[in-house]
Amino acid sequence: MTSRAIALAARPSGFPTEDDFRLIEETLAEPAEGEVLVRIHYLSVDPYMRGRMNDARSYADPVGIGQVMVGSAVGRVEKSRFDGLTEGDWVECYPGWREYAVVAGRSCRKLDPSLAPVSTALGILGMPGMTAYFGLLEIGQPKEGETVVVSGAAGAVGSVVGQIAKIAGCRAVGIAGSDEKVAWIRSLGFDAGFNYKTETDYVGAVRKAAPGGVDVYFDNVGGAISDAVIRCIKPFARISICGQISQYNLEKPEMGPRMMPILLVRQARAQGFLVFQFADRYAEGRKRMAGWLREGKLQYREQFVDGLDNAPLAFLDMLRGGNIGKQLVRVAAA
Ligand code: NAP
Ligand code: FER
Repeated sequence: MTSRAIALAARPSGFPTEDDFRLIEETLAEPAEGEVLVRIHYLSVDPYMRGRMNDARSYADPVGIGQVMVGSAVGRVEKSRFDGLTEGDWVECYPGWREYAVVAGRSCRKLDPSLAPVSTALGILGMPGMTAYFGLLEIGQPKEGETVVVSGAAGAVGSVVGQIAKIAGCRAVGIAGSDEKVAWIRSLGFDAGFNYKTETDYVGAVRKAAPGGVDVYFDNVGGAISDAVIRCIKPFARISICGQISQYNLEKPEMGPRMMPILLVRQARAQGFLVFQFADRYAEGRKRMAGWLREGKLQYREQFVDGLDNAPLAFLDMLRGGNIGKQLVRVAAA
């Protein structure tokens, strides 16, 4: 059989465009022993994919020109030659931007569609949710009564960070790119927030939203927003460095104020992390998050773009801030 897929056509310089992607048609082999054929229903578009478009070494190799874009997805098994999966099973897997894929059965995580909508395996109960959970609780170490500030607050990770901060008994402050986003995070229970696109005095805005100072800063964006938040940290603050999306599309890294003197005198700790470090604890994280969802303590929002051919647009729109909550591509009707 054949399947459509989206390949990387060119390495972007600066902000990527639709021309950096190409729709291709592939011929799929029959699944071999241990493999399954999956029909993709939902594809995730994530900020880390921007890094994979560069020719730079990191924890994973870059996507080659002409190769299919990487990414996780949720789909249904159509043919199985793997003992643990049968036709009709819902799975989360890592097939790339495709309509159909043949993948190793053991690389799939079987989903229970009666527990939560299957798309949540790419959002609140998937990699972004685990990032919020472990990045806040393990790296940020929030204590009851403390103030947590999160940037990228209306996104897949950030919107969950603020809600977990509330569950942990903290004051939650969010920074996001529109008034609509700020209104949404306030409706989730965030105590305060501001729109960085209309605010000119970031330090003043952080001081107003976090009058006693910042105990935990969960950084999704870097750049000038982080410079301002870090000026407001309290003694023994923790900075959880999750992402630096304001820098991903720059051709030259931005110079900023030197932060070390602030970390020194405030005796603060800044720690980067990759969520994969917690892979052996995802089941534990997912269980607690699913419990909070059932109890109504956690809410989530997903935004869908239809059709594989629109995956590049969905990705670019997310990088530009067009998403509220988790951005997904609906590849097949459920
Ligand atoms: P997301 O927040 O749902 O979407 C990205 C958001 O970034 C956009 O909606 C936009 O919102 C914001 N943004 C874009 N350009 C910006 C800029 N110049 N300045 C400030 N904000 C900007 O994406 P996500 O999946 O939840 O990821 C959030 C962050 O976490 C990213 O930095 C990502 O790389 C990181 N992450 C890290 C790990 C890890 O293991 N360390 C895992 C997952 C994600 P606005 O409208 O607010 O600008
Ligand atoms: C992300 C940003 C960066 C992310 C992973 C990375 C899983 C890792 C980058 C690297 O190792 O170079 O959002 O999410």
